[in-house]
Amino acid sequence: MNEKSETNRFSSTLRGIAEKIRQGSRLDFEDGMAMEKSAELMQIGQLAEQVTRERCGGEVFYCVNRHIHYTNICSMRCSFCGFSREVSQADSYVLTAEEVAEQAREAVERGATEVHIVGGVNPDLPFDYYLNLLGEIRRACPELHIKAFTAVEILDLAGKAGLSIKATLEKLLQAGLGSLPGGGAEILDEQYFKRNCPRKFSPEQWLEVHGTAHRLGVMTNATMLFGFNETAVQRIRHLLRLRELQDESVRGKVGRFQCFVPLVYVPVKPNSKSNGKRNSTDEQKLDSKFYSERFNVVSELKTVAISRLMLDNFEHVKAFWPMLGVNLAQIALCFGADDLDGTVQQYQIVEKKDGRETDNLDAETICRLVMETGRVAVQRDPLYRPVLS
Ligand code: V47
Ligand code: SF4
Repeated sequence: MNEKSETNRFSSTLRGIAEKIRQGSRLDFEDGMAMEKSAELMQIGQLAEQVTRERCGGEVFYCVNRHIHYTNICSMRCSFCGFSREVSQADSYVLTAEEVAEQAREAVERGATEVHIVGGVNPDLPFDYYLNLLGEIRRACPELHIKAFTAVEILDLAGKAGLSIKATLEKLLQAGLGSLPGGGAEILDEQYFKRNCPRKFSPEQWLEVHGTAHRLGVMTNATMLFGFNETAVQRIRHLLRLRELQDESVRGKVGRFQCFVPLVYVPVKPNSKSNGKRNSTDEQKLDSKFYSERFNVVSELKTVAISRLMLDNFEHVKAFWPMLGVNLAQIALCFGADDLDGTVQQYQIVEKKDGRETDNLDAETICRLVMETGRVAVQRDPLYRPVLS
């Protein structure tokens, strides 16, 4: 097919965007909004997939890992969260450093190269708990990469330790921290935070943690929680804020964002909320119902594709199957995603939606899912280097 008939497949709006991409020009806010408003799902998906093919060939990455949630006690009460509990609730818990290290050891026995450790913002846990946690894992599994603590936890720890963000990260790195996951970004918009997670630190502070980590040479990820009370404008601005920080970090030539992780909102069952004492107003409940009904397979895939196209300085886009569901994650690989996270094991942040029958995929199943899309699965280490087996 020649170049002309290629671009004729698109409407006039998308034709301009396709042309920019072909020339390697950067998409702007208007381009992002044009795609948000467009009903041309397949065409946007094709553009994203083309970009991914150029970057990664037909390779799709995964790692053998384990997610560990050391506590579900959290004082933040974000209105979209079904994971957190208050200390008085019967199912609240805190794992000891030894228990976490034991889970890490089991993961290594199954071939894991990475543990992904996050938890609630638990006011009763002192800074030493976290240092000890890292130390125990280090002792038990010296080779294991520890990706741990969202920016929200880092900010909480800086407060507890009475240290700057930089000094806090340095202490954690000394104790064994390897990289930071991308959680807690939600939608990086001040109004959004005020409405949906008012106790959380600000979007600026989230960016500051990641910028500081990058300057220290630490790799991090970035997430976007979509489908919960946000607007299309806020989603595109979120992507642009991340892109701007990534520009700076890439210029600094040490740490940077490795991967973008779009997380679709998974509705929370009313009885899984912490004592029903959340800050969600009736208005928010109505909104979340509205959005969880409106956000469907089409908008989920479109969001993955738009993210891939807007974040031209991010190397990878992750289809996180425990939240997207296995089937949709597989299709997302044809809409710009090139990473499936990993084997995961026991994911607790969200409850399983219909069809999400598992929280553990073995490497063989991941390889089959990838192969069915005509791509090649590559087992990677936490820094995206191929693991030779
Ligand atoms: O920060 C909370 C989100 C995040 C819900 O870095 C929800 O590789 C959907 O950050 N529905 C934690 N999402 C998970 C996370 C993550 C996951 C996978 C990979 C990586 C990575 C990071 O989960 C929270 C919040 O944004 N979240 N509640 C919910 N009901
Ligand atoms: Fe706490 Fe994170 Fe849940 Fe917010 S999303 S309530 S910070 S565990």
